Amino acid sequence: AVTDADLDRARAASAEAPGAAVHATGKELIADPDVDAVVVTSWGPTHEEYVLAAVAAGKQVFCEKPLATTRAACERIVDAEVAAGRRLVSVGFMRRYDAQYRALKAVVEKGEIGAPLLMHAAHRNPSVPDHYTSDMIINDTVVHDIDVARWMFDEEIAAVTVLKPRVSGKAKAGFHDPLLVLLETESGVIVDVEASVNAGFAYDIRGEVVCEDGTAELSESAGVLVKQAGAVRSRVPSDWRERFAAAFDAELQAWCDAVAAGGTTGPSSWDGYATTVCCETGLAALRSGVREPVELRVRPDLYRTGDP
Ligand code: ISE
Repeated sequence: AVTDADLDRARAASAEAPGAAVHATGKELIADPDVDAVVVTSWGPTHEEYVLAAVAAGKQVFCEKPLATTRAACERIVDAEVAAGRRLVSVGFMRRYDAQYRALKAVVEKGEIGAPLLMHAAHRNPSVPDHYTSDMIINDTVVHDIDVARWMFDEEIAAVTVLKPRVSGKAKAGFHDPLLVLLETESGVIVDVEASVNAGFAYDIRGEVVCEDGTAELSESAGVLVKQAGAVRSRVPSDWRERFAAAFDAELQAWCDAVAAGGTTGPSSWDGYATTVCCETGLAALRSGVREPVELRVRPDLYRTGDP
């Protein structure tokens, strides 16, 4: 079954899945007894309503990031899931399913290169759509790096500082672009994220973890490296679809498999909540110019273990 704010698009999508019902609203779709589980990919401010409706109906729900756009909305989802007494919500932080990020985490976790000290990350977008606002550099772009940092080191972010380098001549009016976002984990690992959203040249995603006995980094090229006439060339992806298409597929397939088997998998409501709180803290740090502590509520027992 499918629905969309624009019903013509919903009808077009259902044509690709013959037999799929088209519903007038998300709530109607969630209530449909033929619907076993729900995927929410509407825009952020509508997520809370649909996720809460799915939880109330006792249906598994996969929600694109962010889980919800405010701390309070995420708390309402966490509370509803805790009251339901089982994990029903999975949040779409797809970088956790990217082969390169997984390989990087595996090296760090094995401890072969010692304890982690720092991570250097870059998140460079060639451009962003017209509806993209300046807060979205943190809420919509750095949000991925925040999730990666929490997942990579398996601990919460304790504080956020945002530095503002010289503004790029390519930046949209009113944007601090690029930004340098410093995340401090509870144990003191520092993650620096260079974020730019009008870099022009390509979609360039970088990550290097510095440990006591060595470093590990995402490979510069997923494709072939050509050496010719004294120079090296390879491809840099043109956008996030090219860079992460396989991760999106792997993420959704893993969720479908887990749901078909009667459970769920992937980032939880707690991950969605903690990341939204870090984004709010990041925006506060952007405005204040100083280090801002991240204040999280007590983690409910439902989220004490990792992947269910
Ligand atoms: C964008 O806003 C997204 O949500 C994409 O998932 C991400 O890859 C991109 O870099 C962000 O800016």
